Amino acid sequence: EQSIKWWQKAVVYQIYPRSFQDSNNDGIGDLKGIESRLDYVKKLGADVIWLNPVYDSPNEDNGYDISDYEVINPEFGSMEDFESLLSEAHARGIKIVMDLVVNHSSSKHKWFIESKSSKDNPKRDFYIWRDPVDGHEPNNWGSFFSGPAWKFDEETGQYYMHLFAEGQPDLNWANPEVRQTVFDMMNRWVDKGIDGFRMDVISLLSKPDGLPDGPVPEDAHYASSNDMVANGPKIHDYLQEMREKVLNNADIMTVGEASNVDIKNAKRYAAKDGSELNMVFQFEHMELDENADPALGKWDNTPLPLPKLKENLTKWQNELADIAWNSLYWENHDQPRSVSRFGSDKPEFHAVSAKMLATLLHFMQGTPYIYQGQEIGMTNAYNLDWEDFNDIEIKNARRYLVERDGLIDADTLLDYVHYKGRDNARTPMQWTDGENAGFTTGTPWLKLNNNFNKINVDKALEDEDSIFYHYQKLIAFRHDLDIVTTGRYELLDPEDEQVYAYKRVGENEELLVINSFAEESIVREFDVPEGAEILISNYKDDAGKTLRPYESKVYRYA
Ligand code: TEU
Ligand code: CA
Repeated sequence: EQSIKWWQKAVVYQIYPRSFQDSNNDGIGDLKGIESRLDYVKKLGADVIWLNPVYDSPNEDNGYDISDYEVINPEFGSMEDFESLLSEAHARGIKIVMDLVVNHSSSKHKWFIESKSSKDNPKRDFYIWRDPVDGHEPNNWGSFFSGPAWKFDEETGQYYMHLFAEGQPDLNWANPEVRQTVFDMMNRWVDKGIDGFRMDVISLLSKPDGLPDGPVPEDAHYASSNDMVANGPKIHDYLQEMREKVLNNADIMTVGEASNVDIKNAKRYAAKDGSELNMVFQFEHMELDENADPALGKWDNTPLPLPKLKENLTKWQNELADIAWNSLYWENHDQPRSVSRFGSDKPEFHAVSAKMLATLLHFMQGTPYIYQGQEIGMTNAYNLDWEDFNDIEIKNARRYLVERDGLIDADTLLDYVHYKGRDNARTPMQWTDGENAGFTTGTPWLKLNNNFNKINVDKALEDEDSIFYHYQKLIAFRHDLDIVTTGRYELLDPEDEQVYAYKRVGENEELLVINSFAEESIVREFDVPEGAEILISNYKDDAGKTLRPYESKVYRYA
């Protein structure tokens, strides 16, 4: 008998504080707002809340540019508000996992202000400074947000590295003082009683020796810093050191956001022996609908090829089984809405396809993450236009790919943004069909999706067939049925272009999980033993071999 860890049975609910609930009507979601909605999260049944960054920040990248790791952003409230939220969550049996953003800080952090002040400042080596090479950047790496990964500082005559925005200088993890300073800060949060860390771009901490140039794709200006940096030479040493100095101090949960992680490295990051982290977010299934044109990166609207999705998720299921642990997600604050991307947001298919995606994910092996609003089927925000966007990734794409490089025109990019842009996920939570969907009575910081009169929490809670209650059931199954945690995963019919079916095989029973991605009825034959019960479905009855549009059903049998 393998022993099951609490975070293996847990379901995580991700909250993007800026967009969840505003309590003082300044248009910005806040901690008091989250506290007022804890009973909602409890009702859903989630065990853990992952909070996107709530620390002090100039918000160049919405809190992922931290100017003080131990102060709450005043827009969100105070440290007292945080402590109150934590204890109210704990009183309900809900844990709180904090975002840890330590690949970079904000350029407004006092460490960087000191570092930048002169070449011999004791904090100079906290960041990555290099001399110009032939009057240019030290190497040819590009930023994740378009443009170069280096910014020149006139006063000291050197460049600093920023893999993300200019306001997000990379910390120098090769410096042991940086590591110790970060570990001390983490320990103070652990002492406060938080329940874990979601570690931002953790796979990027260790930069390759000599920071060499990389290959530049045709038509592009820069090499992919993701390819050059991810899973660097010292990354496992750093994480093992973090394990010893911080993570072993409490029973906390850790998930590394691991951009560009491959199976080989994931097996180490998320190894069962607990030497590094509990699990990682891998990105491969988020990149299957990506452009063939590397110069455009993620910007595209190619539909998802289902057999590729199956192949990919199956690889992660099977290769990590017994060795490491998966996290399972369709959405987060960096991704568009899954019902729009992988299902259908047409009114006739909206609810069935959202439920199908939910079932498909929740019966796999791993820890599921639900992003706020996913549980009511919030969709992409087609009503946002250029003047409405806030996201630096979207704005920089226009600045560089359209305006500077002329690689595409603005209208085409807008189509891609409506399909893939991060602001699709960041529009305010839709609670009611009233003013600003019940998010605020002030002016919301980001425009609402204009479908909140149809898609909102009030409506979901009134309808016993809603997507919300479907998620509630799925979460309960994860708590009640060990086979969902421990059963062996087995893919069926890998080549089927319309159906994603798999089994979970336990010692005494099996689950057969059938999910149709077709918008019409299709016929498929499965080997369903006599006496099998239907555990959950998104239709009221069982039509046997006929699978209706986006039908999803789970059989359980001995
Ligand atoms: O995201 C890292 C990351 O890989 C993203 O930049 C991703 O490539 C992009 O969002 C896909 O559109 C993390 C955070 O989740 C993100 O919000 C931050 O902007 C980023 O790190 C920098 O901290
Ligand atoms: Ca507020």
